[in-house]
Amino acid sequence: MYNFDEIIDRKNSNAMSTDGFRDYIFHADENMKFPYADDEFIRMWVADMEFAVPDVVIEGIKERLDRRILGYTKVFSPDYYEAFVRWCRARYGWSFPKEELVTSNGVVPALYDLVELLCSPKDKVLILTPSYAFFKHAAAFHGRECVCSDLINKGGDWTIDFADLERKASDPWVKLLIFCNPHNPTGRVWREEELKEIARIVEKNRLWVISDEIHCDLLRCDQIHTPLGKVMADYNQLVTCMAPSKTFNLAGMMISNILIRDESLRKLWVRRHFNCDNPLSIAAAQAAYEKGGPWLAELRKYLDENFAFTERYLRENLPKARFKTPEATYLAWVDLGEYFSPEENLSEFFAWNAGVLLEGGSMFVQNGEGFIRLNLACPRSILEEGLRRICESIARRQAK
Ligand code: LCS
Repeated sequence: MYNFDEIIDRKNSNAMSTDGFRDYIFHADENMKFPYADDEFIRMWVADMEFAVPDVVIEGIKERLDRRILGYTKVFSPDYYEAFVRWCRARYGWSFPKEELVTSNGVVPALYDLVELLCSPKDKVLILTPSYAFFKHAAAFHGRECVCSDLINKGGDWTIDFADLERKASDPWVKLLIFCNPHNPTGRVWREEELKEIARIVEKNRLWVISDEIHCDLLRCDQIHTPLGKVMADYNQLVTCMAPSKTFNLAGMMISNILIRDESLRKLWVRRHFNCDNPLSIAAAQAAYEKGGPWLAELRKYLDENFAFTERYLRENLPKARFKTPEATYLAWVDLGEYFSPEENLSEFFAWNAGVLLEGGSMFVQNGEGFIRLNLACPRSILEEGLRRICESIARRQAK
């Protein structure tokens, strides 16, 4: 029904994926040169997709454009809430009252603002590592110390070190847990028992918790997402972040849903966020939640097949790589510790030697050394070429 094999040209569209990698991955400017031209790279880094957004979303945007006036806009109509809460009820068996919903130009900007609102300068922020680096950046930007609890890796299965987390959570200066559910980069879908244990530790220490659930719709077909808010139904110091951006490839539309239970925090938020919403983004997000389900079902099947393909390919061509299909996300977290030493910069190695742009494990705060993260949300032909280049570059290095 949908053609996820189609290769779509992103050149000259100001895409982060094609034009932003020097800055984001290498902290360099346009003078940085590689043995590959920019359009020769296989791009498996930033977490957006090489797939067209659903037609129903494009139509939703077009219908809004046909109204021809794009003046100051904010989500006033209950239709947006209705579309999103119906999505949550159907998929996670969970809902929330309308007044808890505020919008943000992205989850990352929300994290930055919430850290500042929730933590005084001496307070600390707790995260699980490896971690999406912006969790740490959000704390560091405001001078808040970040406390890391390393996940445990047992043969490619990632679990929370609850004893360590509980010890760190009991530091009286730790005020906030930023929790990634499901987890980027390991792709873990936290089980209800694990969420209950998180809830127990958070409640015992009266922490604030931000549950970043931006990846929660991108699960393998046999997985179910449990919002932390479902497990912590009565806990007021919880903020949940969800968005259509990852799910429907709408990151550039910059609209995300922030659910704030605590009334005084919400008031502070609303006072700070006097800005408006983008009318095209509202139209896109609403159309996605109302009509995007069938597309998402197809996408998930395609992603499952990309993961199965990757598992097979690595098993056959890179036998010492340790990789298991993750439960969520379109991101493969591959352990190359048998091929590289922990201090090697893997983003650099694969950009130079394979012409593949990927994120090396050192980009994930800590506890990611020796890993690479590959974005598999691309047509299978591109995935195959990326994997071929990765495996061949390692074979060449071993032959030296
Ligand atoms: N939270 C998590 C856990 C993410 O993985 C990302 C995007 C965001 C928030 C960004 O939210 P936004 O501000 O766009 O609403 N993750 C990316 C990644 O891992 N690489 O590129 C983007």
